[in-house]
Amino acid sequence: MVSKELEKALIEQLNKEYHSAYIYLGMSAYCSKEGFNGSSNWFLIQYQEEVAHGMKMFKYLEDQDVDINLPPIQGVKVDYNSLLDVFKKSLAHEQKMTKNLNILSDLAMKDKDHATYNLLQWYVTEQVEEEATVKAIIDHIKLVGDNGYGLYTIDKELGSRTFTDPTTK
Ligand code: OFO
Repeated sequence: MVSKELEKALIEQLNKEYHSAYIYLGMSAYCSKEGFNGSSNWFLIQYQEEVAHGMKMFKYLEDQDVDINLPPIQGVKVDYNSLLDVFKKSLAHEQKMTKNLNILSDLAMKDKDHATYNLLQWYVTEQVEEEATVKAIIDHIKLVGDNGYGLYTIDKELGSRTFTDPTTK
């Protein structure tokens, strides 16, 4: 059984997953507007991944018989300065999510709630992969600087990303 304190924190996390999805939808819109169609695709896949993360949490809360309430999802500003800026903001967001998940893991550990702790470790591991992927993209963008052909090549590569449900691995 999940403690009331942890229940509340998990519902907040569920909300944050959908908020993340919303952030990535906005990033996709920004990239599309700027003509970075490959990056727009990349962020759309990221959006889908966040929805899958939310669904995994939702299913867990249902399995644990938690009374689920769904607070509103905070709006997002679609306001970025460049391709580098949008990926840097994505990384900063993921780092914030990792912090949240670590706090949640501490809470589950304090409660000796092994099932929830296990679930959260899946998210923590997922964060490592997400941060590393975005860091690599940032490095590539920095490498080419303002070189149009370089940016075009990176964008093209990002366009090849396809969706695989992360919760099935
Ligand atoms: Fe849900 O992992 Fe990113 O935010």
